[in-house]
Amino acid sequence: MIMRILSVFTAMLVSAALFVPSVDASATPASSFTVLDNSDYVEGGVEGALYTSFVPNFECRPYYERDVLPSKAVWQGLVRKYSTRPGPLVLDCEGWFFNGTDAQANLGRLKTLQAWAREIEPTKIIGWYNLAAHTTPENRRYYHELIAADRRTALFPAAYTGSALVDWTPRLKTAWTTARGISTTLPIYVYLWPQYSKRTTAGTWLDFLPTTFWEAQLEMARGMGFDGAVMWGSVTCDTTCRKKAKPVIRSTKAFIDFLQSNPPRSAALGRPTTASQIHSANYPAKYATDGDPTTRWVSKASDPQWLKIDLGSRQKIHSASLLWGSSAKNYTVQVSDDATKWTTVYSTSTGNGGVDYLTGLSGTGRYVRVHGTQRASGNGYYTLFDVGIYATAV
Ligand SMILES: [Ca+2]
Repeated sequence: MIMRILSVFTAMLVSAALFVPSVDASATPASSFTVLDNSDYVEGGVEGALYTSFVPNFECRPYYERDVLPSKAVWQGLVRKYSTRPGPLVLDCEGWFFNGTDAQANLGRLKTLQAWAREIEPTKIIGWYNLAAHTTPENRRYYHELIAADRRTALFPAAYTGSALVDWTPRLKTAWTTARGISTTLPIYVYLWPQYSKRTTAGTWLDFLPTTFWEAQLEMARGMGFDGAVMWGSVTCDTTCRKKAKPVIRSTKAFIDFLQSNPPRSAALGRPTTASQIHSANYPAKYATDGDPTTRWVSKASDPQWLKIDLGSRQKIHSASLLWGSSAKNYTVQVSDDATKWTTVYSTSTGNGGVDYLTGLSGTGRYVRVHGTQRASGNGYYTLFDVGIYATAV
C-alpha cells in the first residue's frame, strides 16, 4: 500500500518536474488524491498516508523579523533536523511573502533557502507553506519565478477548521482559487487541521473536531479537485493528545481505504437529479451531483424525503459516498431500472452525518435513490453536499 502511494507520488513528482499540462480539475475530482500526514498523532505516520516534513515558522522567525538570511550552514542544519520523513518537505517562513513592496527581495530570500534545502534533499518535492494565500494577484510573477527556479515543487495552501461546515467551505474554495491562480499545473495539497482552539476560563487548549466534520473536510477537499490534503497537527502530540486523536485517525484511515478501493469518478457526476422536495431554489437537487462539494441539496423539514439520480444507463453499483450536511438517521439506498420499482441495496438506522462510505453494494439499475425516513435532528432537514456513485457498465 505504501509502495503504491509512493509510486503515485513519484509519478506526480515527475509530472511536476516536467510541467505536464493537466486538465482543469475545477470541474471534476482529481484522478488521484493523496493524504499527507504532517502531524504527530501516530508514531511513524498514519498508515497509507505520505508522512511529511515541515521546517516550522518559529525556526525562520528570528531571521525574517530582522530580514536577514540564516547562514547556509544554519539553514541546512534545520533542513536536516526536520526533513526526517519520506514525503514532501514544506518550508514555513511567514514573514517573507509576495504581498508587499518587498516581494522582489523576498523572492531572492526564498530562492536561496529553497536552493540550500534542495542540496540536502535532491529528490523531494519542496514547497512553501501557505505562500499562495499571501501572494497578491499582481505579484504572482514572483511566485512563478520561484517555481521556475525549482520545478520539483507543489502548492500547500491552508484551510483550517471553522466552526461549522458551511462557514468553512468558503475557506476551502479560497484556498483552491488562490493556489490555482498561481499555477494550473502544479499539484496542490491543502493543509487541513482536525483540531480547534477551545477557550475556557482556565485558558485555551486544542481539541479535536467531531469526526463527522473531519470526514466532510477530507471528502470536500477531494471533491474540489485538490491533489491531496495534508493533515496538520501539533508539532508534538503527547499521550493524551494521541489518545484523543484516535477517532480522526480512524476516519482518515477509512477515507484512505475508500480511495484505494474505488475508482475516483462518480457515475452520478452531472447526471439528472431530482428530489421529493427542496428547501428553496438556492438548494436544488442537482447540487448533490454537480461536482462542487460545497453546494448542497436541502429538503424541507419533514419525513420522508428522497433524492433520485438518473445514471443514464443500467450500471452495476458497487459503492457510494454520501457527503451529508444535516443528515438522515434512517435511510436506504435503492436502485431501479424504471424509477418505479425499487430494490434496497443499503439501509441504516444509525446515520450520523459526515461522510458515509458504502462499500460492497450489490445492485444493478439505471436509477439510484437515497431515501430518508427519519432525520438525525427531529426538526432539521436532509442535506446532501455530494453523492458519489461508483459503478461499472453492464
Ligand atoms: Ca454539490
